[in-house]
Amino acid sequence: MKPSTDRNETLFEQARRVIPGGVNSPVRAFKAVGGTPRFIRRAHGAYLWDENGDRFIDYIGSWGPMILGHNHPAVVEAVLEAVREGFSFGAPTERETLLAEQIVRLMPAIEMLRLVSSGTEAGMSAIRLARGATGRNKIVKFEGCYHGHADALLVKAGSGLATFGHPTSAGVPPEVTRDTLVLAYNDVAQLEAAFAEHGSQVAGLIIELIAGNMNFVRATTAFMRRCRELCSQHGALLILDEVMTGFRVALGGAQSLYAREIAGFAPDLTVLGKVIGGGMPLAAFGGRRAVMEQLAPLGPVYQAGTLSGNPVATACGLATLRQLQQPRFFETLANRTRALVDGLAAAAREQSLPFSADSEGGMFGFFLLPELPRNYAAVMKSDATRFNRLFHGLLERGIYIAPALYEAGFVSAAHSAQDIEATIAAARAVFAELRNK
Ligand code: KE4
Repeated sequence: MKPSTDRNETLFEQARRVIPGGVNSPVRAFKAVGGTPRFIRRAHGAYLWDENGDRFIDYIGSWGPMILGHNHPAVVEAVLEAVREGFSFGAPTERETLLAEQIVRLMPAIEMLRLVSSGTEAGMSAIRLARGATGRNKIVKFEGCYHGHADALLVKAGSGLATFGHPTSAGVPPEVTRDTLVLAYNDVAQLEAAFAEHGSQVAGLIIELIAGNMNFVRATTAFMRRCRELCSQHGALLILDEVMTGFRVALGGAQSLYAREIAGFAPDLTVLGKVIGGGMPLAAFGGRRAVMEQLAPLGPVYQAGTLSGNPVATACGLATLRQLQQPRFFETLANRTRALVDGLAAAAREQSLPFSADSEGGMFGFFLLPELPRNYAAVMKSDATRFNRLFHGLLERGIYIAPALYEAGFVSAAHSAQDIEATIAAARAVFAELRNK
């Protein structure tokens, strides 16, 4: 076969010989959209450059962490300074306390937290903590929400409401998922029936308030009010997975938005990741002191990690959170993101294409559907073939969106008004092509 002149193809071929699928996380392989993934050589501000030297406006932002844009000078300086003092000690550092104090101050429902290295680790640990703190085993999650790849959370809905979950992955024993109940997102009746039947055995309910793993689906206020009420009524812990929304949709996370609508709304535990590490491996879980103090070395729930609270990662996270607290940071970011989705919707309307979009802070989603979907079944009515053509049409024009229709998009503080305009212009051209095919 003729050797490819495309560095991405050559590198993908080379990678697939030694890394399963050529990637270290499945979504990067472009399997859903087809084609060759772009191997990124460098990034700066709102842009990525691949190994061919092609530039892209980046709406993935490492799947959320890069809210400031790539290589923000203050963050680079903080990381370089930390590196010069050492990479990892396996001993406590002041910086971990400073980062924990920042998060506690910005998210008042978190009285204490534990730093870990990935959102999966944070979610897995929060589930174990909920079970240990309540002495119960059952967990409630929702179809379309993703909380990392811990065994107990790789679950699809059972055959009916009362039946518990079945594994979505090979290698997960059915015994591990039989205590996980998967319900429909935003379905109050199902939620109430499930708690009526199983409430006394539920350790925790875990949910994304804005489900970025269904692209962008908001939990209704009524639904979240009932989640909070039923957890309180039955002694279960409300666990908010804000790995994606934390410090992305608002300075206080999505929970701060719902607390404005629901009197007294607060989770018992929160899971964080992505933005708090600023692009370095760092995540966290935290919540009420009485629950968190069940963790080793104080309490009976074991949890640990060699690189937890890593000094370089915490320096990156601290420098990132410092920038987020600049005056009008989220107002400016939210306006820019809203300008993007409004522009895309207007361009789609010009071509009479079914299109709906939404955004909060620096996170957005859009659907090739006339109405915003409210749950997983509705999201899955999207036209995957048309989405794939949209994805590649934009990529060819230097616009890099998520290579999967169920993934959210992210705007950074580095995206300029010109970047947004260029993106809308590219989308207008692709929508015209879609209409004609
Ligand atoms: P990580 O283990 O990937 O750091 O975090 C898992 C996780 C937990 N909770 C939520 C709400 C998440 O969105 C994630 C990870 N998100 C995916 C994108 N949907 C990361 C991208 C990937 O898997 O490569």
